[in-house]
Amino acid sequence: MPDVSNAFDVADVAAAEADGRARIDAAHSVEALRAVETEVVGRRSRLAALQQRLGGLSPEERRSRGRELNEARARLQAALDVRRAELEEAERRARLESERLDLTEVLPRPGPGHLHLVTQTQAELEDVFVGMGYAVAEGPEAETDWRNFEALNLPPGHPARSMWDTFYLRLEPPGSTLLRTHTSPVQIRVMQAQPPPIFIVAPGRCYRRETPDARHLPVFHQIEGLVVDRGISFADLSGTIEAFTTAYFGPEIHSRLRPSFFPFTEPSAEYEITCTICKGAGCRTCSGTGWVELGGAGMVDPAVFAAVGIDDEEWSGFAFGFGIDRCAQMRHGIADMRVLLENDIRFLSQF
Ligand code: FA5
Repeated sequence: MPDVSNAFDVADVAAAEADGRARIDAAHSVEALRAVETEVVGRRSRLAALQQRLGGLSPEERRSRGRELNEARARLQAALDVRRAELEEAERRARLESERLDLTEVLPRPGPGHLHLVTQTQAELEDVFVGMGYAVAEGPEAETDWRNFEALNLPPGHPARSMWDTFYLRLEPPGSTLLRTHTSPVQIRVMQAQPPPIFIVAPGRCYRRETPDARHLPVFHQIEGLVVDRGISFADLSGTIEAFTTAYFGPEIHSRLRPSFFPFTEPSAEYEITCTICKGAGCRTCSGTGWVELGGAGMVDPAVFAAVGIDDEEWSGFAFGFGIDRCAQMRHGIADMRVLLENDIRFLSQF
């Protein structure tokens, strides 16, 4: 006997379907729709409850109600799929909108950069010497021990090597390749590559195991000068340095050559100018002396000519090596050289 209390008709199916549609339409996110799906077509849905009551119907009614339930479930499932697609699209659009870059927004541009003070100084020094008839030569920063020391009359174990202690590269044989301590090895390269007469300057970076202080950096720059010709004398060296000082620092800056020693020049001199920070009175920058050493110079030692096969009976020459950072420091009154490496825009933008 069919259970009459459990009977239901097509209106009940339609009401369950209408309720499901209302819930689907009310869902406003993919997340909410997921919950609605369980309520509308899941095991605890109104359709599922009606399904369970099919057993109480007559076989004829069971067939038609069963078909109506299946059709209602299929329509609700289709409605869920359509709604999910709509909501996913809306959420994707909202996400894109929130992540969109406004390419029309006007932001302040970073100011145009300029060359670092040391690079500017190098170019100015080159210009001074090119104006005096010199050519510009170059050499590598990783140099052989032979060119950095030996060919410059500094054989292994020479005590002056310790002044120029540097960083060695792990290349065979050990100790054969180093970061050059001065630009003087470019003298050797040039003399190996061309016969005299030679008039060159060679600017570049140098390295030393040095603790940074007001006048020293472990990485700094030098400009080397080399002249080899017939009849070159110390007077030519002295006159060249004088002409350079006036051209670069102006006539009010005084310079002096002090006797010194370099294994690759004989005689040798140290080139100093009045300290521009204290105007000669003595300060921390010049260690209280009133003078700042800009470089070394001297007449090319016959041992150097011998190393590169130049006949010192026929040719003579002079060489010098100035610190570019030191020149910039003195020209612009920079009390402590370390600011050149700190990259503080407030300092750099002044030049
Ligand atoms: C030399 O390097 C010699 N090669 C110079 C030379 C060349 C002499 C040719 C004779 C003939 P010295 O170590 O004194 O010499 O260095 C020369 C200049 O380089 C110094 O006067 C200074 O201006 C600069 N300099 C040297 N070491 C440093 C450093 N650690 N930081 C900044 N500048 C330096």
